[in-house]
Amino acid sequence: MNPIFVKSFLTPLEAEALLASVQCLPWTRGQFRGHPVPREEVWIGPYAYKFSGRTLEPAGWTAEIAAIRDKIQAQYGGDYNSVLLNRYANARDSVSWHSDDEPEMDSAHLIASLSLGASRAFLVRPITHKNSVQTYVLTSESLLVMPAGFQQKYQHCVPKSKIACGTRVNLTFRRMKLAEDEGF
Ligand SMILES: O=C(O)CCC(=O)C(=O)O
Repeated sequence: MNPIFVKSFLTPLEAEALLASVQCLPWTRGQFRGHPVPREEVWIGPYAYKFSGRTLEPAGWTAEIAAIRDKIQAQYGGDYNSVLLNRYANARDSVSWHSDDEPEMDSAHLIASLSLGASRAFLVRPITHKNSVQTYVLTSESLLVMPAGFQQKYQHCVPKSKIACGTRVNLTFRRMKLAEDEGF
């Protein structure tokens, strides 16, 4: 079970325009256990997103982000109803090992992760073999599609970078369960 890596999902011009368009979103740097979270976030989805002991209230879809969602769906399938945006200001921003496996998340759905701006390493490891780490370098304009069920078997992280770098924005498209879904 491997993610699909698409190096040039967007053209540089498309990526530049999308990156400019997301700057006006309501970015927040949350707190976790009394410390600032090492990245800024925006949540777009059908309801508030509760994870890591905090709650992100949903912002509305923008035309630019909805167009990217539609392009991902047209090429790789899926029916995404939410996206978590992460903004890593510099090499010190990061996200630690985790799986996107909150109970509200539809585990039978793909998760598609689009990168804009600075390149960062994205590490993946099986939950049962934590020393077996695979590294993807997520360059601007790239798309990483994690298959259904992947979160139940693997963890991922974006570690702090030892090399200085500029800002990176990541958009992780997901599907959250809705009231009408079985088992919700
Ligand atoms: O920035 C990334 O590529 C990863 C983001 C992430 O781990 C997440 O949204 O769950």
